[in-house]
Amino acid sequence: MSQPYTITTAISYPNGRPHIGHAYEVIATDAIARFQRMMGRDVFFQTGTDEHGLKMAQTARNRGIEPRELADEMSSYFKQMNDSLNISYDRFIRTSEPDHHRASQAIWRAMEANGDLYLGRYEGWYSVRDEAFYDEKEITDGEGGVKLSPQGTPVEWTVEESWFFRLSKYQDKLLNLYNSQPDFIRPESRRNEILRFVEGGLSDLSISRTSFDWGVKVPGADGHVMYVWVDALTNYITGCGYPDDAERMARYWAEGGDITHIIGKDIVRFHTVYWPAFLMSAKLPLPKQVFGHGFLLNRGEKMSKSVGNVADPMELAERFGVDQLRYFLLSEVTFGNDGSYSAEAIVQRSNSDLGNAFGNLAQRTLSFIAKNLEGRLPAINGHDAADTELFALIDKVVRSDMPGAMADLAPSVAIDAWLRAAFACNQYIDAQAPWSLRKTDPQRMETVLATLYIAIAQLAVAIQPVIPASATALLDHMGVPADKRSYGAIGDHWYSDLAESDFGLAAPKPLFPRLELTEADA
Ligand code: ME8
Repeated sequence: MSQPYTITTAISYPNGRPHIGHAYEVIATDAIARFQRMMGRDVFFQTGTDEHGLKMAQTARNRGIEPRELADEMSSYFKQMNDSLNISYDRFIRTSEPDHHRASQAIWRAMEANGDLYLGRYEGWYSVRDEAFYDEKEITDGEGGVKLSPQGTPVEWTVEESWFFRLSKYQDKLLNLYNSQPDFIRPESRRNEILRFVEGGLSDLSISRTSFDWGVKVPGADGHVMYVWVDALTNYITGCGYPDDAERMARYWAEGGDITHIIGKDIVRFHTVYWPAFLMSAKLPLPKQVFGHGFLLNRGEKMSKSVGNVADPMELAERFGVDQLRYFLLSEVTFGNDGSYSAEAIVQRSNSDLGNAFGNLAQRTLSFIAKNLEGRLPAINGHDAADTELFALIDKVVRSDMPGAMADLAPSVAIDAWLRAAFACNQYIDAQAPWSLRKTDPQRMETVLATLYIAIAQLAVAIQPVIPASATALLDHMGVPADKRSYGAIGDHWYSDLAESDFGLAAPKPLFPRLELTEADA
């Protein structure tokens, strides 16, 4: 059995409804999780909501409700979004769940047992929006005397009795980690940022609060709740069975385990400085990789509630289609860079790539088979050079380029390769012109159709992680059995085995109906 694979998204603050940035993160992570499952890996994929902290408490107070009510309401929208976007999570975790409180208290005790916690008094800058403490040297002056964090969010001076974590003790250990595991932080630009930050020296971290009580209780310290990031980061191991389920931990959170966190670029510091330090202190295994993806911008501009340009992913999915949205986000944005979305860009990409390049190809080929061969699979009557060339390309794309790119967390590179192969199929069909062969050389016509059938089905197999519902519908329609739908299954005999089963291939319904813009999109 191959090594298990653990992958997580960040857990979102349910202080409002999900936006397109949240959708982007789960879609990308879902594609990678689906890819790893297709490679035969035992995958654990977790996502969820981060429900404690001051931001949640304040939002609830402003609405005149309890934080728990706010969390229940908003968390359900996140879960719904995941379900409608076809996200194949294994667990949707809510940090208000009892097993998560147990895990957070257990990691706290383990850090305490290691001598890394002490009681003190915090005086410094805090940003509620980021739920983050900042050093004096990081603060700048904003308009009207407001002090700002490096993220541009307002900070307030906070004075409180607090537990501290000896983060300063971990500076060298963290630098060793980054040096010995250069891929621990990706992409490179984020790694450099963090290296500079840690090399600049680390202050101890305030990790409990006394001014409110919406959080995980600090064991043995009445009146203290944990700083929200301590419990938030712990969500990853709660889902892996910490602290009680040793067997599950050995499977999904083991020393040297294949564990990846997918998060946005704004929270890389928490995941690559605080989190590994907490884990080292608690003597727990570290993740293998933290990938900080870029931000999605609305037509190149930052989304903000006040500007009113925050896109609702559910509306986009309803209007353009779930797979169309998934395909757009994964193909348009190079993973790690920022990217822009707009209705025009979604429509354009969906129509050109999914509709014209791939959908029409499948439609033309399968309708032709249905009509001229009474739905039976075409026979192969010896290949010529054009067939062999197309097979070689499909084989390389499907068995090497795409899996290589997906394993490297580069979905847009995988999609580029896929699209190139679809273009090659279109050139092949035009050059071979099976419609002219019908009268002149029906045997050759069958070979051409068989070649196309194989190419299309294998491209559908390979694109499943990106557009699961459409790829599945096409494979169902083409009669490809479940055990032939993985990268590993593709190879010799793939078609000859298939051709032995009964077929009743009918003309398919269009997979990707043409999308239109409306005046409101201009
Ligand atoms: O940060 N484009 O929650 P969150 C792309 N609870 N990604 C974006 C984005 C955008 N415009 N805006 C936000 C939190 N994100 C914490 C995480 S993890 C232990 C705790 C990403 O709801 C963001 O970078 O503010 C993060 O990875 C995720 O959405 C949730 O953000």
